[in-house]
Amino acid sequence: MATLACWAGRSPVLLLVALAGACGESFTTGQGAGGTAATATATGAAGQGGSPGQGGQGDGEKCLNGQDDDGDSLADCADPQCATGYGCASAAPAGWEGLLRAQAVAFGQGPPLVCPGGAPAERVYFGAEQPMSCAACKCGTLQGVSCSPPKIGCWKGSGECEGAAKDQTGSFTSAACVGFEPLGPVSSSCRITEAASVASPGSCAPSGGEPGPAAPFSGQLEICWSPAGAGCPAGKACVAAAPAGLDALGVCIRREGHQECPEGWSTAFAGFGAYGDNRDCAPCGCQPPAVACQGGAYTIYPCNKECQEPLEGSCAQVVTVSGGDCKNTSTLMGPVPWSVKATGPGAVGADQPCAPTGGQPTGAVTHDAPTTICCRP
Ligand SMILES: [Ca+2]
Ligand SMILES: [Ca+2]
Repeated sequence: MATLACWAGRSPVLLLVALAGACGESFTTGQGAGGTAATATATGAAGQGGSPGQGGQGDGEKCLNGQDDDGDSLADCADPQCATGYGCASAAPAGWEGLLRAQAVAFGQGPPLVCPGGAPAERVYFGAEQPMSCAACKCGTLQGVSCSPPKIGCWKGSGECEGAAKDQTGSFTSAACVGFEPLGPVSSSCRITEAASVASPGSCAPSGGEPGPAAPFSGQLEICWSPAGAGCPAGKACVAAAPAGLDALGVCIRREGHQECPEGWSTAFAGFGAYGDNRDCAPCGCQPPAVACQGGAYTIYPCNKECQEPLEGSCAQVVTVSGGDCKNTSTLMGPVPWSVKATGPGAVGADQPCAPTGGQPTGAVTHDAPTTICCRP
């Protein structure tokens, strides 16, 4: 029958629990006793409005209380005293709550509407969610790459790197230049025993990944209760004229769940009284590039402890130990003081960028308290 002209989107910050009984007050200015607002329920269903005993014209007929108040046998809308400001509208069909006045606005628009009588309007959310977007993840420059030096072993008693070596890596790298006393009349040799390695692959500072605006619904209804009186033809109810802002949708009815609207109630909203929205963006990260450490050497200076090129003609040549070759150091280390300077390995690939990770949309909108609102002119 009636079509669902407005259809809600799919399914946790619970933003709204319906303001039960919010609209239980009369629109009009009569002197009748106020209705009692219902208590909010856990599901957020709206409370029934107050008994429609209000509305009236001075001390005579009260126009929404369902009875003749002034003894002229004319109740509510049938009484000429109610000719202004009241009218007959389609009554709520069986099984439906009403009547209601409602205003449809874009989601998140403004504070809750205040119903006539001063209570805040109930909200029902409808329409599809806006897709979540995340700002692109970016990475800063690579920082903190470091290499461990190649390991060097030296042999005392062998000029050909035979036998058991002593690892000198720590000793030789303990300062920019390390000086030593002569070993004496003994053969010696040194060789790189293990290539340089990556001590730290470095890291890049990530940025980005901020979530963009993404409304969980396209629209929301602001709903006020409208008491219904008597004095109208069958199927009709006496209601106060719609207040400003609540007149566009005519009169409305409501039912829990998503239902087909009764015939004639052709403006349909399949909405929700409450929802949760835990959508977010996955945190950004940075995958550092593949870095390799290459090279690294130890230069041995004879005749001084200061890593100086020897001046005396009797001194041996400086020897650089790198790669895997065994270097005989007998004439450098044996007869004279000597010194060692370590040259660090180089990091290859450290000029490459980090690869950003993350930034994907996560989470979902969840929907609670499904409610159908149907309106007609
Ligand atoms: Ca009355
Ligand atoms: Ca009357």
